[in-house]
Amino acid sequence: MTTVQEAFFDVARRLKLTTIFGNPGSTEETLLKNFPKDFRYVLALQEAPAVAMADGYAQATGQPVLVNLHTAAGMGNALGNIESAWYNRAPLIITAGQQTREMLLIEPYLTNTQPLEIPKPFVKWAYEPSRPEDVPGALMRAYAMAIQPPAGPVFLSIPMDDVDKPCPRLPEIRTIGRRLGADPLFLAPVVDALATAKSPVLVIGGAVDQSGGWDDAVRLAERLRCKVWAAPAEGRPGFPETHPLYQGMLTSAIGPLAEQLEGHDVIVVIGAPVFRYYPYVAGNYIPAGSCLFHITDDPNEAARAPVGESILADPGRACAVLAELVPVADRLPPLPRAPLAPPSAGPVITADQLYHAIDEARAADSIIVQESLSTLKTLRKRLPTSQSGSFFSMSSGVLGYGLPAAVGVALAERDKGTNRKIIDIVGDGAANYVIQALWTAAQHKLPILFVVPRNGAYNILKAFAHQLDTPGVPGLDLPGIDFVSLANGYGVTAERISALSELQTALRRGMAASTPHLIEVEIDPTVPALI
Ligand SMILES: Cc1ncc(C[n+]2csc(CCOP(=O)(O)OP(=O)(O)O)c2C)c(N)n1
Repeated sequence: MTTVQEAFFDVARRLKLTTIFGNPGSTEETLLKNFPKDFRYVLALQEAPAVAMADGYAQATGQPVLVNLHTAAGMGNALGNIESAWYNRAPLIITAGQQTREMLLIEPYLTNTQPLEIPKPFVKWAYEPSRPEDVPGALMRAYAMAIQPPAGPVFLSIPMDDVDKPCPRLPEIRTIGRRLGADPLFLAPVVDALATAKSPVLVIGGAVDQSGGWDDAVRLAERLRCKVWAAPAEGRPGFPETHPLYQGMLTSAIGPLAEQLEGHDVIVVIGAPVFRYYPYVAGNYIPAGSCLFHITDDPNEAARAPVGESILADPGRACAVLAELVPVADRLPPLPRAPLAPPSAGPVITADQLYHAIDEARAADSIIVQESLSTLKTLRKRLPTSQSGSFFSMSSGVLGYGLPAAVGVALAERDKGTNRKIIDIVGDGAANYVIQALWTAAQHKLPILFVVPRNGAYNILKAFAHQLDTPGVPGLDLPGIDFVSLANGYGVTAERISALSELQTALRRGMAASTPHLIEVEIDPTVPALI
């Protein structure tokens, strides 16, 4: 008779879940024994990078993916990136082993005493099957939960003695819808408001791109001839940042954000929370006299918005429906933003110069994965995203995402056969949370160009200290880290650049490399303003 393990892999195979990102332990080895030849195990050297690799892979393929972690301890290591997957809406099906049922009562070594509690609140569903033979069915249910809107991580705890038990009945492999509709009836108030608005504005979030709405958002904006902003703190853009109607990324503080939207009477937010704020700066949520519509497929997001009328609908589909229904506006489109002047030269390389140089050196279809904190605003200006699915980051604020996410995105590019170049820009603070992801990049010979802007500090925290008036905070400087040696140690070629004159050649070399390469760039440590 089919065993639970055979049934597990059979279900996974039929759901096309044949890539597993993970870091195993003894409690997982029973499930992984005689690993099927048509499956691939992508080894990360710790659980946190395993999850972020899976997140990058899931986002870049648009498909759910399996993650294999080690019982309670591994789940703990992974939790930060599980939180990121939650906010990134990445459909990850995470499994971890559990001690053998025979001994669970007496709490042996490696018991996960609270398997369903540890990943909370960042999973949509956590389950340990009541019976061994329910493991394959639980995988089917986990898959269904992970992909439904809003997509996100789920967790299955699998006792290690379940796998050899007989599984008399296989679950039915079901098809589950991944999208909501966008009912014109429910969107009618938005259409009416947009049709009569004097100065409407769109605020677009990453869920628009995740739901395939990139082109429809452009169509909608062009019919409205209105300004378009990116929602604050989103992990990926939903609108081309090179489009003449695009204005930039909204700031993420209450009062200043409302000031940026001043002059607009109708604000339509699509595929983002309203809004993801930090730091706290008091003020109105939206300009006095304006009205806000919020279109989301996430009921939780709809519930927590402090203002506006929320409508549950698929963000991408809503853009398409609105673009059909709104009349072409009878007004001149706003003037496009003035082109950026080239960065000014100085004694040290600035973030502005670095990102300008990367923009000059990169291919038009390259992908940016990033975790650069204090220089993000400059990065978004100098390295605008022009195509769908070309910029990935985390919207959680949890460090430890950028390096491994690039590995997942690069694997996805290889699997899809599109093989676009990945440029991974990660701060010298952020890189240390998951530096071992470099090893996986080297093992798989992934053509990622890692760029580490080294300002020798947690500069964003210095900017926060200034903004929040908290002088004298310790632990904000990072002297003496050598990323060239670290990269070499994990099998990645690397170089250090401190002069602007060497930067362009180094970047072009890195762009052309067919294996991972890291460039540490010494940059100006001046702390920028937070807002
Ligand atoms: C897991 C985790 N630990 C700590 C923090 C707090 N934190 C936020 S930003 C930051 C510093 C980032 O420094 P770096 O990557 O060098 O970027 P910079 O601000 O210098 O541009 C830290 C430690 C966090 N966000 N996540």
